[in-house]
Amino acid sequence: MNDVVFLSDMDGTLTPSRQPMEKAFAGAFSKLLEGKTFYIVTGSDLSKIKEQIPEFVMERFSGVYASMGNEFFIKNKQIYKNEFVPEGSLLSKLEEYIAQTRYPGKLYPNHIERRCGMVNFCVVGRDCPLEARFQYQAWDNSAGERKAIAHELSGLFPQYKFEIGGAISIDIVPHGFGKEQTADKVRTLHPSAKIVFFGDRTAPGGNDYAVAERLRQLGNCEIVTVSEPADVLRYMDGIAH
Ligand code: M1P
Repeated sequence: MNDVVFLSDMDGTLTPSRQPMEKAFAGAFSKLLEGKTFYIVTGSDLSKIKEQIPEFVMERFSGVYASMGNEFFIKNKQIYKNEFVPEGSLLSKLEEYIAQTRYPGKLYPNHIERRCGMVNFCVVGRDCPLEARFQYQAWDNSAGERKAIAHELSGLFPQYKFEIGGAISIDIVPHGFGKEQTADKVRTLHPSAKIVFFGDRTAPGGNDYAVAERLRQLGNCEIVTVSEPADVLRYMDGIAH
């Protein structure tokens, strides 16, 4: 299997969204990772990834592309990082959205989270409890607040990509510095390997689409769209036999 390498999204693909990896999955997955070259890519930073993925699984990964691939870790060691300093006018605009939201529920702290090479913007606040996360998500699905904000910001700041990657927030990166950058990175590390990519949102409009598209352009890849983490196990178990 040395000529196959894996790249996988995290939320919705290896774990439930922003939730810890299920125990039974972690045990089976860790066994299947043995001897494989397996990378993950996510918008989350390393501390959030560690809240979701147990250490005994983390240590089996060949590398972790955190913050949309703007920082890369091998066995907890940071290999590279990209810097992004958002201009004041963008930050003021984000503050306006928080002040003017029509969301009727309570707001929590941590609306503008600066990560390596990116900013995550969250009207309800990243420190919200799970119940408030579900409440905002349901409201946003009908009110379309995030879509409207992302649309307006794309017009005002065309140099950045505003992506609705998760359930309650918007990821902001300079163009070219989204998750799709990891397709090139993995291809450079493994020029002749087949790259198998697991993602739950690989269709146009989904936050795994750009990675899938870039991999297709680079060639010698397989895009595996999953609807739950168990699909990853089924695929890996299938090729192991
Ligand atoms: O990995 C998907 C997304 O997960 C979180 O999004 P949310 O809190 O909105 O569900 C964030 O870490 C986000 O950056 C990431 O893209």
